[in-house]
Amino acid sequence: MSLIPKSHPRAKSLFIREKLVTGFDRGLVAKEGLLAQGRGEAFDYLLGEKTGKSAKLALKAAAAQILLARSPVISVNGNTAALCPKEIIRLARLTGSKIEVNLFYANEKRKKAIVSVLKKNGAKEVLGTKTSSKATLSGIDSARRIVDKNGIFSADVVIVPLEDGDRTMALRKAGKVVITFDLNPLSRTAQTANITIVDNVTRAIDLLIENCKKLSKKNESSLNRILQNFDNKKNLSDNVKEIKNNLMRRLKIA
Ligand code: PTJ
Repeated sequence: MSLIPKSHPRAKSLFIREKLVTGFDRGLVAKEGLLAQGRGEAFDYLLGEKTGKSAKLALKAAAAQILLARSPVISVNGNTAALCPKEIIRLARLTGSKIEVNLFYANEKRKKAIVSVLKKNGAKEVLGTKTSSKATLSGIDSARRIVDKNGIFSADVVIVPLEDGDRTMALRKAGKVVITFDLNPLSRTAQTANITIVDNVTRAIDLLIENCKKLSKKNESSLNRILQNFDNKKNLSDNVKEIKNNLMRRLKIA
């Protein structure tokens, strides 16, 4: 039973923390994943722990991009498996995306635990574990370079929530469109991705699903128009402005 009272002023944030800790105890999350959550929390606090205007724009563009994709893949790491396994599967089903486990702190036992959680939550197929279909992404030295040739390797759009920074450029160089969820608008991944959703993945993934549902009724040219009107660099700078305005409001300066 949780020790966190629902009435606690920081209950939501503490519940998310608890999910990560439970994920760690179940062998899904790397120790470093707990630290990554801490970094994310700090940025979320600065953002006001809500989905801002610029994140909403990025979510719409991301949905349009996923719906236009020929072969989209959702890359899952320990943190996302612990935070939102059901939502990953819902998003994959709705958009025909494949799911691939790809870890920075590669560990076969943890990979198996993540696959098992995803399958328990309804995933039919999870790529990233078969030696027979291994392929190597060039321009990257970490274990993330090992991907599935039928998944990330041949994808046109790759969704990489909570990325550690060394893979996005390699994916882009390989000609892929990269969508990320990252609470830090200044991170290398945030700055390098095609579409950066600066929001907590626990809030934003449901919104991405909703956007995909809504936009699935639109034709290709409307979806293309949404993408053409989206500028990731401008969106990131609007994001930083939102953080600044939030801080000024909190300090009652503005
Ligand atoms: O499971 P593995 O082995 O693949 O490892 C996963 C982690 C997350 C440990 C690894 O990729 C890593 O070290 O990531 P970083 O470099 O700490 O970067 C994670 C980014 O995600 C940071 O910019 C955080 O601000 C951001 N972040 C953390 N929690 C969230 C988040 N963004 C959105 N939602 C969150 N809940």
